[in-house]
Amino acid sequence: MRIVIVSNRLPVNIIKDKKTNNNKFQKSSGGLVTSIGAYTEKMTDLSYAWIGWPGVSITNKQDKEEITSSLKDIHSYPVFLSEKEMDKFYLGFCNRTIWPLFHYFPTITDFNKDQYEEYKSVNVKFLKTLSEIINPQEDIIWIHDYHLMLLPNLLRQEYPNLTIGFFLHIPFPAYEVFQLLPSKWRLEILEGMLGADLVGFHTHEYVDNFLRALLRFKGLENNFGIVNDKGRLVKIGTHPISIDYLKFSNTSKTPFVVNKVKEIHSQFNNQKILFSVDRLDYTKGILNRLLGFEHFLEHNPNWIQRIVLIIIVVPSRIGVYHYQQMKRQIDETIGRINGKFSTVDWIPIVYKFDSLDFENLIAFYNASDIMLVTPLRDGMNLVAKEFIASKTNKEGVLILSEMAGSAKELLEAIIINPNSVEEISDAIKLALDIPKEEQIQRIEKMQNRISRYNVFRWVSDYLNELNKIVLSQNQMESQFINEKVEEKIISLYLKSKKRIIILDYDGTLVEFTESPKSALPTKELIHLMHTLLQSNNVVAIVSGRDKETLQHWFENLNIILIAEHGAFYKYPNTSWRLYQNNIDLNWKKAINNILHLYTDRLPGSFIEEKTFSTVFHYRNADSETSLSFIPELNGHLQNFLANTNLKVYKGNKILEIKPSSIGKHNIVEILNLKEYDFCLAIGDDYTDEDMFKVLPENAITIKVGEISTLAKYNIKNPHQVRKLLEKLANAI
Ligand code: GDG
Repeated sequence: MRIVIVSNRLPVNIIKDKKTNNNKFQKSSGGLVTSIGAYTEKMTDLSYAWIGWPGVSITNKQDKEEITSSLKDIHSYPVFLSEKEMDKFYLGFCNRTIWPLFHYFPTITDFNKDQYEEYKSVNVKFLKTLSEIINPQEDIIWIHDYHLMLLPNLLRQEYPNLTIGFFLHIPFPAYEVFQLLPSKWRLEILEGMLGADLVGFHTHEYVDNFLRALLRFKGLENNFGIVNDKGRLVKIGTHPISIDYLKFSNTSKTPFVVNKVKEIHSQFNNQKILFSVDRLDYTKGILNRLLGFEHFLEHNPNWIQRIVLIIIVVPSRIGVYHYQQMKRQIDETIGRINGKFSTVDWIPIVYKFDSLDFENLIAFYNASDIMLVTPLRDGMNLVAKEFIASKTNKEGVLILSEMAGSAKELLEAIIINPNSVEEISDAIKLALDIPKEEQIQRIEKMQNRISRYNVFRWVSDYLNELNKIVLSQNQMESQFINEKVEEKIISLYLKSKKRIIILDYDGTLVEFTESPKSALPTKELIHLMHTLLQSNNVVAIVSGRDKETLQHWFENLNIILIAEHGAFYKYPNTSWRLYQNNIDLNWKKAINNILHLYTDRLPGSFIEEKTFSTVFHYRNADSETSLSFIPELNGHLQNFLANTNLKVYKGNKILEIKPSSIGKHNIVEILNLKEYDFCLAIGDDYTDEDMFKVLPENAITIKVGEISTLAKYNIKNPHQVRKLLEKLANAI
């Protein structure tokens, strides 16, 4: 088994050595590479490949070949993107649309069609590179982050049985925010992600947001986080990313770091050290943090000259306007605060716009008394976890924004709302007052948690879950008709002398449509029925539809029609007959009164009147409202009908009320099934279970959909039903 990791960036960037003009690798930065890179580095027996952009746009063929060949040594495969592609794809759709929108900055979100089109074609480019290197039978593909949300489905179309995981490293926003994306884009994005077998997020909140988007935009309900997307199970799961705990705690104990910590302490002698480090990004709340610190100094002048804020801002996405603008604002704000409070021998803010090397970063984590992590929105935030892991003496306090995913795990931090300058300032004051013993207790608890749930657990939990969902799919798949079963059915069909084929209509022969009236049989379907009849078969259509509709649709065919789930039936060239006389219909008025109350409350729902039953349709109603509304209506009806011979049946987006004596179980008598030595019955809903129950032992019963059933087999959808029937029709 090999894991193929796919992310926008490779774990290394290619840079040209100015002296030698040779290509060099430099480790790339950011949360994704830190965490997954830790896993690939440590797992020496791991077979893996990493696919992504190599950090530079290269046009020269020879350079491309050289880079490709040297990257192979570190299991990496480049996707070369031109500057134009990077501009529209990365700086454009990724960082001007998805990044701000998913972090709840709709006012600075661009909705640019060209950029979206480029996003799509870059996802296709990743597909092409993947296709060149993967082994679909053995590889597990793990796609990462918001740059590649369309890729899982693109891959799925090419490789239906490939194991694909997708993980989103940023928040998945609330429905109302996601809705801001144009309808076509948001649908393609949801479908793109659903191409995976497991879609992972950092927190339950993001999972809920995603599930809600699936329900509202695709009408997909979930069962304990599993959705059924056209017969394929997809798990939506919470997998909070973590860090290589030991790497941080061990590095903290190295002589270099220990000395560096001493140096920092002596440099900032007698001052409490506040520390923060993030990529330059408006989501990280750097400005709010500065204003919070300013507020603190203003209201706690006794701390002047006794406290310092060391703030590291790592350059990032320099090409995007909002980043340049924010950089200017940060510079100005720091200048202003330093100007306001500095004394001859003290400045309150020490600012570095550059990255630190790893050991220095750990030294600063260790040397600081208070770590300030104040994002306005952050998928997880690894810096918070790294600070905790690095604290060898366990002294220190973490101030953490409630908008970071990590706030769900690091409960012993001082949790603040980053939009409030006062809360940040108060938190600094509180942190300074926390006694040492309490600091130790708090950090110890968080360390215990992160050391257990480290990045290795994160990867193995994710891969286990991926494996589990693939197993469930295979289990489900084994119920489905495959080629072997098809051959068996055809052979029984050919051997038999007298054959009957019993078919439900909606959801079996034709797909569901928005309105029941529009689910007309196509010319092809009528032709198929003709062919089946010509091959000397008896064909019966057993439907919940009324008799007029069935007769109108199939009147020129020598077919047996059974309407209203077995209440009426009609043999070719005869008139309709009633299965059972004297059925009491007095209940209808009272039921209709109840149903009318509910149609008023659920826009899009409507009532269908049949002779013996009444149907409440809600396919076109708001899917989320229906989710709570239908159980209420169902409960109301069940109570009302207790101790009567009426029953409420829950079908595909309908509730049907009918006497329990009427049902598809009546077909045994209507069709005189004993006459036949081949009986094939196909149906898709609860009423068809009544039919499967009573058919002879040797009947071949098939349920459309993945639902567990009394039928012997399952088949995916009406399209496949029609294909199976065509095969039978052409077998003779
Ligand atoms: C995304 C999501 C999610 C930073 N400065 C330096 C440096 N770093 C390292 C940190 C940390 C990483 O970069 C930053 O990770 P974060 O999680 O804080 O943030 P993003 O880069 O925005 O990551 C985020 C993450 O993906 C993982 O899923 O947590 O929410 O936005 O590891 O240490 N490392 C060094 N010098 C620096 O100056 N050596």
